[in-house]
Amino acid sequence: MKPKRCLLIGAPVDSGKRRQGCMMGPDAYRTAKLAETVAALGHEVSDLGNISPATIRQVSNSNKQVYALPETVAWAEAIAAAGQEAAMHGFPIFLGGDHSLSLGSVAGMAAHASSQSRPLFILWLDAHTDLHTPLTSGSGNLHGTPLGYISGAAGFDAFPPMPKPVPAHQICMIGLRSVDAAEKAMLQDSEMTAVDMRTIDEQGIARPLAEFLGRVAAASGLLHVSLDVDFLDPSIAPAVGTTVPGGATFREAHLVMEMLGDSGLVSSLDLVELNPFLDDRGRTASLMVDLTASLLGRRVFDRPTQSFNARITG
Ligand code: NNH
Ligand code: MN
Ligand code: MN
Ligand code: MN
Repeated sequence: MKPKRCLLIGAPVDSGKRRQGCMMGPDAYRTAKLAETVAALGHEVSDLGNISPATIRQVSNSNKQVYALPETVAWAEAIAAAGQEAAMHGFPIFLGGDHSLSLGSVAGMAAHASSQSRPLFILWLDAHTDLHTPLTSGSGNLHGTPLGYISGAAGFDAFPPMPKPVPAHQICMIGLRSVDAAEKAMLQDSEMTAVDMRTIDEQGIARPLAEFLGRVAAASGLLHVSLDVDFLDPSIAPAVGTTVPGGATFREAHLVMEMLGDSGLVSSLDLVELNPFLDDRGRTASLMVDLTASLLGRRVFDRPTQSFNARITG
């Protein structure tokens, strides 16, 4: 793998849901030696430290159920700005923080992609679709809304307008097993690719991923990967507030990251929803670090990459 310049951006945003703890995420990744692990693979790594939210302002809020809207908007602004800047210089890795982080990271990557005249593709690795808006969310938790925002849904007036909403056919979700009724309705007539765990059981995880990667490659797209800890089965990744049984196995998760690495298409990464308060001697943090290593080139044996992906798509 060609050495990258990896830029670690700590974003301890914890306002996207009521249960606290994701604020400790960036330091858990540091403790689990993320920077050292990535550097040992031959990449250049700079830890940019933790960013702070922008100034918190009063914002319009039509749904009083929504939790911590002003704080989350302030985080999104700061994360988008830091991300767009970092993308000019290297490969941003956002250390969350809960998944409301992506309201900022993806906005930043969208602005970057548009400055490069490249289409932005999104791979969402999650048990959930995160397609809500502040108007549809039943929980009021904004960590359940980033894909709504990214895809240009209405109801995000409090947030900076998405520079360019990501077209539905450029979005792929893998690992789904908890989808709310309003989200199912939104998916109904949508061109988003939504891969649930049953599809993975029946077809394997490589096939739908290779199909999506083929489309990213054909469009010369940039690819932002958003990895929610709850994509993983709770038996291997307990440190998340919203565990859902039946998630990706250890090998399914590593295979996804290995294929992503081999594809050479990934341009930015979110590591989100880690709640170190719920971890078991750091094993979830360490697994997330190892998955990042697989994405960045750690292999048992090297393979001719083209033939590997081609064999899957057949
Ligand atoms: N869909 C639910 C909600 O809006 C759960 C979202 N929780 C997540 N998403 N962890 O990844 O509250
Ligand atoms: Mn600069
Ligand atoms: Mn999520
Ligand atoms: Mn989730």
